[in-house]
Amino acid sequence: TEQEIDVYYKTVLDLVSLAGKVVNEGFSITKHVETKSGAADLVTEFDQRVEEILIKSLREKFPTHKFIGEESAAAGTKTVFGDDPTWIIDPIDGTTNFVHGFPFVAISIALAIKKEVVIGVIYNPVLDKLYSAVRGKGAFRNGRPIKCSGQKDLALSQVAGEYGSSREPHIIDAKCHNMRVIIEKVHSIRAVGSAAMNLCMVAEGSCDAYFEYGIHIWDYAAGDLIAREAGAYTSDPSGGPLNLLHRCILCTATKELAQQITPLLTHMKINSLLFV
Ligand code: LIP
Repeated sequence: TEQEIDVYYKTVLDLVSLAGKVVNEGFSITKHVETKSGAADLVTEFDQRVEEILIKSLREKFPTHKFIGEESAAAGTKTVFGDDPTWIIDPIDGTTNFVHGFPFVAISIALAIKKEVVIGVIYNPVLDKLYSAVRGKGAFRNGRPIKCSGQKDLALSQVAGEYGSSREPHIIDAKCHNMRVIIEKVHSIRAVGSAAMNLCMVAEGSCDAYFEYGIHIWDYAAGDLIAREAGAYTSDPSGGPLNLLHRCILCTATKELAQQITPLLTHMKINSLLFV
């Protein structure tokens, strides 16, 4: 019910500011860095600590809810995306930025009910920017409403895209090719290293579009809702409806922009880690 969603929303807003303090503590000190799927897929003790705090506190409050967390998945927890209320958590989106002291890091938390995201919260504690949305109620930055740019012309657009953490040559080739075909047609490309922040930038209008392949549900579940609530359009980069398990997204200020970007891209299909 709406009242329940309100309770969940208030709880997660309190919790994320607490978690932000832990991220900020770690931001400017030397961290212990380990690798996960490859040499450029990083994790620190702070990612794990923040995820533990978030899951523990939410589980205490809502014992029947389920969880999908980036670091729990990395540690081998079987992650199932089902109909039960499920919190989808990336404790630090932009871990590589976190390791290097580059300020685009964010805590990303979504709540899905019956596989539909109803709450999205993304907090960048370094820049103290809190983006949030509840389904049907608009998107906000630090409590004030935000709107996407409404841009329809690719030639006038600033586009965000990422190279990601895969170092497989054929993946790198496809991603560089995509950057090559887009740059020719736009004002600029930006790659700040966080899917969650990229989606918030389309939501607030500082970028007109964002696309990426290879990300996971925890990178884009919250940002997808925030962007759509700010008036943006999200889809599969190949043109179909967005799927949170397909590991890719195209988010644009308008449908017209998506229609100009989709035919330019080389589409990649990447296996899901998750069980539906
Ligand atoms: C990151 C994404 C980013 C992508 C990186 C990485 P993480 O998430 O947000 O868009 O390019 O490779 O997946 O691992 O920092 O949570």
